Amino acid sequence: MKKIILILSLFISFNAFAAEKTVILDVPGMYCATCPITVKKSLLKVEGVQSVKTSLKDKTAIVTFDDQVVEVDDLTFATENAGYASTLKKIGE
Ligand SMILES: [Cu+2]
Repeated sequence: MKKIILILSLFISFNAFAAEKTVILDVPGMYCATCPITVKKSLLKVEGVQSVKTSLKDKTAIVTFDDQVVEVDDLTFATENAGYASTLKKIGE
């Protein structure tokens, strides 16, 4: 029983410190109003992604995610799969 409580408390504290990270992706292939929607949808499908803000004007996607679960490579892979190649532009905090 003690062991279970210990594991449980470890798990809870691990979650509390799960790192949230924000990156800006360059998505140069977006050209019309529906492109950012497609890109956003593809990113939101990735497990660990918390929020996505796309901009057609800037041709960027600002993605907030849990970096314990997902990596930047997974994000660029997701947009590429949707037909939009992307590259890492900037790492936020
Ligand atoms: Cu489009």
